[in-house]
Amino acid sequence: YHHPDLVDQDDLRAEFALAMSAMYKQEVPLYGDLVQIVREVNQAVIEEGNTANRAFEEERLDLEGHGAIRLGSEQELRVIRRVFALIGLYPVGYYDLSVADLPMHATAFRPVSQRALARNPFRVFTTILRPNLLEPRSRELALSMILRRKIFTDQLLDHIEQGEAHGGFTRIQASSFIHEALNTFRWQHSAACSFEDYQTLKSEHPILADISCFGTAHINHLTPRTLDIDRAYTLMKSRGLKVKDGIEGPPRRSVPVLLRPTSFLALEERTLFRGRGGLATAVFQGMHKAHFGEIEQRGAAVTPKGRSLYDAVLAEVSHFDWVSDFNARLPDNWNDLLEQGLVYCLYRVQKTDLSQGFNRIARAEPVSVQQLLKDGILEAIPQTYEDFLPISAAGIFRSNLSESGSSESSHFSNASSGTAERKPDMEHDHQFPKGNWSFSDQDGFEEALGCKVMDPYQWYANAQGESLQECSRILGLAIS
Ligand code: OOG
Ligand code: NI
Repeated sequence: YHHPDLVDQDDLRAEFALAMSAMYKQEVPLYGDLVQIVREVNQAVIEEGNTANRAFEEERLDLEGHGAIRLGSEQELRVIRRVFALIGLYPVGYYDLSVADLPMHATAFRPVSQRALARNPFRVFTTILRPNLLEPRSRELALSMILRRKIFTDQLLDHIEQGEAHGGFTRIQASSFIHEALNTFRWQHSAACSFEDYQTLKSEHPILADISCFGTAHINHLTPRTLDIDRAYTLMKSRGLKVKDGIEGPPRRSVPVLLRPTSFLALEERTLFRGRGGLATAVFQGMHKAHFGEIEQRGAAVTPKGRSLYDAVLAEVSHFDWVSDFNARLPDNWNDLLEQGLVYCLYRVQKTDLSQGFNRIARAEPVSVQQLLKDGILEAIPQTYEDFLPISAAGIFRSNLSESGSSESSHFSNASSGTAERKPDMEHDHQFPKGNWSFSDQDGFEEALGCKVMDPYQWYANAQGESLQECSRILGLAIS
């Protein structure tokens, strides 16, 4: 139930996502081309009826997407959490990116009810800097810039208070809220610091400069969802987009699992810098890579058992053939995946006529899920993976780095070879000069956020359990 004068939260999120997309198309015209490519591919896949390789929810496809932002401080993260809560996005999962030498950790703000996901699945991968992983010199410089900036307008802060107090927005407030919120994610063509300071931070890590040197938390990519990423990737290349080297995540399979993203590389953008000492008058023109374009293909959510198989293959990938080894360990058909408890599903009642398979007297006794599936009374539909992968995220991060573009030219001459056989690339060009550097700090992240993040496994398991309860209710049957 919501107040009749207030805009429905799912509608508000849909409106927000559309407004963000329109803004991003203006900022990055190539993103418009990307959306077009994905639309063409999806259309073709649907027309060809290639169901084996197809995602499960056709109806939400055009709305699909995620964005990503990078924040500097706890204060920023806490306000962002409140902004996102107003459009029905809540923190799910913890991602330690230090495993890939990035001084950051993250969560995904996303819808958490089946209904909300079906209405509009837009989500935002949100990273925050971990200053304690930085060199003292650049840490001080980065923090001095981050702590004095204001990425939220006063009007937005007012809207947040109002929205929280009234449990939502009226029509007029909603438009104004979205407008003000977009200012936080907008790209500003001028940096909030001198070119020297920018260079200092960039020399520790380009991502550090991207996070610290600007007055907004600019959205760095918006990602449409494709039904066939290999095809979309090939089309990106043939249309001349400078793509990243390969597709992240698991290899191509007949039944996709988890998440497979790829991207076109960040563009050099003219950026104004202040004079030495931050003087706004003395302006210097330089270049910065702020935006790139990602696409993703989503498959089924795997259980911890399925995930540990995935992680094990990732860890051993240098000794094995990526595709065949992966698909040998993680069966490439739904039945085996479901039977072996490797993916999460939702149960649906397929027919309510219980006369077949067992008789009415038996209905007093609990019936097993397996029996009901066998009798065709229930069906199990794999759950879509709604989250992210840390190693893939790290690979996507590198779309912002100039050096990651160095190998893409070979793909132009080799477009048909497919991309799935590459191993995940853990090497990159910006090593932090730390010894025992990488560690996960979920407690620290949650303290900064001001609340716990939801456990994704728990979330999928709950959804599966709830769907079974619903079936039990519809059938008037105890299910064991
Ligand atoms: C976030 C990269 C993570 C994904 O799709 O894995 C991400 C970033 O570059 O800020 O969006
Ligand atoms: Ni992304």
